[in-house]
Amino acid sequence: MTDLVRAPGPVVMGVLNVTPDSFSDGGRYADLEAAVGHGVRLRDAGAHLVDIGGESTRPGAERIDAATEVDRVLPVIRELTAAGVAVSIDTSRARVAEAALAAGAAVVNDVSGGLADPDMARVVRDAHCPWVLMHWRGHSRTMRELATYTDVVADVRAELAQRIDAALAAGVAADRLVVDPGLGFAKTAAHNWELSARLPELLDLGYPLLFGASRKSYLGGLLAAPDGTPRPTAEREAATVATSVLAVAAGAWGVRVHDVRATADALAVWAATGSPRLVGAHHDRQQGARSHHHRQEVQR
Ligand code: PMM
Repeated sequence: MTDLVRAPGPVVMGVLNVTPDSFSDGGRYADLEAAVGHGVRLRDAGAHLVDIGGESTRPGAERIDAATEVDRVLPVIRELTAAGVAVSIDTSRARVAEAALAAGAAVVNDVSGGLADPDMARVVRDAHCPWVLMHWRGHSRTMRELATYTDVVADVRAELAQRIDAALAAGVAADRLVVDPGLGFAKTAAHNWELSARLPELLDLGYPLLFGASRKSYLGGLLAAPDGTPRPTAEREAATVATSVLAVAAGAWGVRVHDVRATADALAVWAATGSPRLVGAHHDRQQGARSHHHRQEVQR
């Protein structure tokens, strides 16, 4: 799976939320067979990874306990990995990640970037698995109040750099790390657009970047009806596809989406037209920027 991190991309991560209250597919995949069937379909539609989450991270959501989270995700992970599907575990709890890795998950997708659980770095280091470090400032219940920035892109970049440094200091190898701006997490719609527009500044960290805009509410706001009613979740797909292509063209390594087929088709068009990345070659920049980041570290 480390090869996946080194891959030039684009990598498509399909979302499989096994929560009763997730805003996009909540409740529908509560049943194990339905969840597994959906995961297999995501893979067949072109997902390189199926991202399994047992805890809703929707703004305002209350937390569930770790045992409930494990109970929700583990059977799905076991069945999907047995079916040959590559799985990532979407959790910010070390205990859940450890159980998921033991059950066959290959990647840890941590929306807290290692901040929520001090033990996560050890689990990832010992498993030698890829670790997605998302930008995060606090749990869902409080995150709306945390959306204050001087310059959102500079602040997110600096806070991600801190998470990278903490991961490296804990002994996690640099080639296991992927960063993610965390769209919608302690961010207003304006913050999300600013981050999307200035992706190269985040790519300058020198790590592969995952972009997760799929069906998020800022797209619903953009496409709102004349009376201001946001576009419903299920009708944000064309906008999601557009964000995927634009992010990949700007240099993102991967995208996290609900409708894998739509995004995979669009990215196939992007690849077939021979479209160059809008900003440099991924790997050159990655190598150059990684040493740049380290130079900064030495000067600090
Ligand atoms: N968004 C959600 C959950 N997990 N993980 C990463 N790495 N990046 C994201 O943007 C992200 C995530 C929330 O969306 P969902 O409820 O539709 O899964």
